[in-house]
Amino acid sequence: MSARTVIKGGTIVTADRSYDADVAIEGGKIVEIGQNLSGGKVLDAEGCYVMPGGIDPHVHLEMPFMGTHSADDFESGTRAGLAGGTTMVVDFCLPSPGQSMLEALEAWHAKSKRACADYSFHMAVTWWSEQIFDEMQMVVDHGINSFKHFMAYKGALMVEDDELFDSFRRCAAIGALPMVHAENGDVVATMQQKLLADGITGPEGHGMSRPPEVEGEATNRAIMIADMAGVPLYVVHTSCEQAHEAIRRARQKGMRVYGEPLIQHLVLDESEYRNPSWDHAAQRVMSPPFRDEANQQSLWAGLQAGSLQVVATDHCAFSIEQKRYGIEDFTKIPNGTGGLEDRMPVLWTEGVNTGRLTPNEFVAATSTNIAKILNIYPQKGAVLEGADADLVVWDPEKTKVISAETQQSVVEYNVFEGREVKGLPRYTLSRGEIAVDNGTVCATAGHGKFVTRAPYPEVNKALSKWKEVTAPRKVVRDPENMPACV
Ligand code: DUC
Ligand code: ZN
Ligand code: ZN
Ligand code: ZN
Repeated sequence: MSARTVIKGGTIVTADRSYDADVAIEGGKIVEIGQNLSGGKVLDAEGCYVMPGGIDPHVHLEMPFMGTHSADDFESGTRAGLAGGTTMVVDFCLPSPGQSMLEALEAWHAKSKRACADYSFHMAVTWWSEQIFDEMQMVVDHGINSFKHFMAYKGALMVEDDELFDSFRRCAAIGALPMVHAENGDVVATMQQKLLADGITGPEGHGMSRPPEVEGEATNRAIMIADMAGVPLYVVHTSCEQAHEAIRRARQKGMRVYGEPLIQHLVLDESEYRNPSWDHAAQRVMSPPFRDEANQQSLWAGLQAGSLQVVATDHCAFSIEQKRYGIEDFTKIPNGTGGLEDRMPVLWTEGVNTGRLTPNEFVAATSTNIAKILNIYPQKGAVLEGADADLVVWDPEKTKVISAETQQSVVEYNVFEGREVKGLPRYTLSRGEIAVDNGTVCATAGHGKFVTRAPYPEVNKALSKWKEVTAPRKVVRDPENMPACV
């Protein structure tokens, strides 16, 4: 008989409602929700909210990128997540151009063995060929139903529009969801060269080379291509009004287009890149870059109105030494910041405590919406009998000052350093196992399991009249003329 745990005296907060009840857990699942439950180990939730554990659908752990690897691996990354109430992460499996998806997948499975929390992968389409066309079906059969496309990082991960169109149509045919990193990579590359030629080599050049227009243009383009392919679309790290506006307009037409702001873009702004300390500014270099206040307001409004659905982190942490690869040239600063541990406490502090979001909207944005979008609800993202006991007992009165000194991430700094948060986990449970107990992380390396995600039973088609008449091509470019490896 597996041990029973009862979470007692809390208020259950889901995406739909809040009510007082106890939660009983056995065998890693929620087995009972009701009044005065007893038996087994008791966790006191008096004064706390009992919520679905967070799901961060956008992380890069130990990711090969820009000549190095992101510093947090699946162990430190998932520990960081659990410390902040996040019980599942979705990483991106990135075949280098020319590499087999299945081979890359094997490498990602090997890297993730020491994960402390459950995880899944999105597969990236970084080149196009008959092999990739065929492998996409195998990837879906393997339990991955989402395919990411980079419209930026020219000469490395970027795919061209013809490849995007064929890949999107392939996604439609196999019941998968395409995702895009939407920035116009050709324009970014041109602007980078111009800035460098003008002698702008510091981190301030990063933001200047990637204005909202490059994101707005690419978001619009991806949406139109998805519509022509007759497939829904998920836009990662939506950072500005121009991209948000494109998503709003598509949704208004009835298209299934989803937008994902990051916690960093919601609370940090472009002035960070003008900090007199090179290290400070470089540590905040990520793509898309931080924006101005009007763009931040647009993202908050989108979360309130429902035109943006998910808050993620794009957690991709690099050490100070790695950031310094770009000391003479901002285009060589590895792009990425941390945030996994801070996403939920910062969103609670800046969203719920300020009255911008209700606690239920907080749960929707940090867990339930993405569980539904990724087709893993109600196994994840729910407080329901039969769901995985991935739960956070959230103490709305608990405070701390964010500091690199006390964080789980292995990097030496934190982009939220010095920020006071109010609202933190008292307990985090990963499939019933206590992973965080009053601020102490006691998670077990290797406890995390790969979560399979089934293909979408009926693809929620976009509006396109093209969807029935065009089949994707297996090859679109000369194999002799492939992009260089990452
Ligand atoms: N943006 C980042 O900042 N890092 C990783 C990849 C990305 O698109
Ligand atoms: Zn490597
Ligand atoms: Zn990206
Ligand atoms: Zn990313």
